[in-house]
Amino acid sequence: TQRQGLTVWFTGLSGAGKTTLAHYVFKHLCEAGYPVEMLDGDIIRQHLTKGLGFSKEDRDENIRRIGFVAELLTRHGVIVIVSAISPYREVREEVRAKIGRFVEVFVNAPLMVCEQRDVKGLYKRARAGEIRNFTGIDDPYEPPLHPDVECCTHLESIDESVAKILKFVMTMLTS
Ligand code: GGZ
Repeated sequence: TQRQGLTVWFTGLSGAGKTTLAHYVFKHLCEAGYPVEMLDGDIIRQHLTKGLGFSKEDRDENIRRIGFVAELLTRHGVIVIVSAISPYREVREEVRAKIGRFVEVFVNAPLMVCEQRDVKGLYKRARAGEIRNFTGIDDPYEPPLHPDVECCTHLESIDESVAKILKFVMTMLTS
């Protein structure tokens, strides 16, 4: 019988630390010998969902397409690591229901912290009105009500967050 796949879905604001944590989890699982794929919103938007913008309709379409690929891979035994803001609860729930074997990781840092980090200078541009519909500034983010794992990246170290995620993931993989 084939090993069971799993999707680990990171949701949270821009700059909350989704991609960073996703990379560490990816690396760990790779080194442990699991088949792993990474679907990062920022990169997916240059390929699979090129041309989509940031309206609610386009974001939901982006998430549905990522979810579609994640489901295919999960069904064939891959551990899929998804990192996307995925601001809308309803479509996250839809994707979770379709995939079934799904771990929702809420990367939770306050907007103020994300804005202070402002790694790419996007918050500054959003505040200046140069970018519209920026999540947290003039676009909504609906936090998960019951995430499987929550990482408060302003309070805990990367190692702590990664350990928490891996503990949950390993339990699902070995049970
Ligand atoms: C939010 C935006 C926006 C707007 C560009 N709102 O932190 P980043 O820069 O590197 O990653 C963000 C990425 C968001 O793409 P996602 O596919 O994750 O979004 S969603 O799940 O909502 O579909 C950010 C950048 O693109 N970016 N404009 N208006 N983030």
